[in-house]
Amino acid sequence: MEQLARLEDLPTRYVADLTQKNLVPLWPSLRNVLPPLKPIPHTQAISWKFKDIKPLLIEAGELTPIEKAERRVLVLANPGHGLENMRATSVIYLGMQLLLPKEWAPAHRHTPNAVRLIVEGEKAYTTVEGEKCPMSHGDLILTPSGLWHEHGHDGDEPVIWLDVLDLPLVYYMEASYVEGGECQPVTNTGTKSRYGKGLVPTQHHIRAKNNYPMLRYPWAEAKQLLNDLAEAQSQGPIQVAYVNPETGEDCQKIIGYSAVMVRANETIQMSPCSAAQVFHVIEGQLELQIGTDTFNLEKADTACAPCFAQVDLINKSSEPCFIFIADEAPIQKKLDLYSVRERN
Ligand code: GTQ
Repeated sequence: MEQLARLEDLPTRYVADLTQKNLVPLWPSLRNVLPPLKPIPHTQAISWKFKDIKPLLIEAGELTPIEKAERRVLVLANPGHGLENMRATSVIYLGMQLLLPKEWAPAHRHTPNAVRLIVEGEKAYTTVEGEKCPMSHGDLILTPSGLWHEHGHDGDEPVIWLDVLDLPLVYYMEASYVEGGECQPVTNTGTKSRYGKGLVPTQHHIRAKNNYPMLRYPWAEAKQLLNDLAEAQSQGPIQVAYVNPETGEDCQKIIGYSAVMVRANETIQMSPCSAAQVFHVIEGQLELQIGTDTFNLEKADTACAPCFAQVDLINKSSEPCFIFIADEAPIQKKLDLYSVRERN
């Protein structure tokens, strides 16, 4: 593609006149906003080690009481987007949240969608629209747009979880805001796995307000399914998507969630795709190759890959590795922006 004229090729007086009238010439920026063949991502391939995050998060627990933080979170920020913008990718926000025993993060609801993937600790819970969802390692809990949620902790060790939100996109759209509230009444407990057995309490069958029939996806069930699939199929990638059990669609509208099993001594070569991705190790050890970068990840470590990256998931250990993936595919598919390419 031909090189186009630069801003410096124009007379300074002319550029000043344009600026004064709030006008901008397109051609010096045309190749940046419409680069040939693939986007130029700000998202860098990077990783965050849990062993680096945890001591700083525990220290935050000493430095800032929960009442002064509301949500005690260290944000996993991608330097490619500028740390202050708090983005892992252009769509995905990641944070590690700490709740100490007896602490309580008050109810609120906001326009961005969130999920929690529990990293460490027992006996915390998130109450979503009156449904008390226990938090155990590897569980996925949805707090979709507009649903009230609060976090509490009945245990005696710190609990840490990974927050994934579509905040960067919703904020960019100038659609991000929160409503604060008080304690919500718990109306619905013991709903563990309402759909797992194909039976639902009738009072939940027709929901006037939301189409989020399942708010908690226990890790024990996801892991069991991955193991069952691996037993039935000795080769090829083993991946399960977190879906709305009533519609079979992605469980949230903007970000997609899935879990992958990488068998002992297996390499999974992923096809480059237009959606950026986040990887978080639930169990095991993973060598993650993103283009020419290699990241050695252990349990609770997190990484992200930009669009169209060539990604390899390599398990060199003798134990299976289980990974949680968040990606931008649902929103890109809705906007007809999603594509997958052959590997080089
Ligand atoms: O727990 O509700 O990481 O509102 C960022 C914003 C967590 C939460 C975050 C939030 C929350």
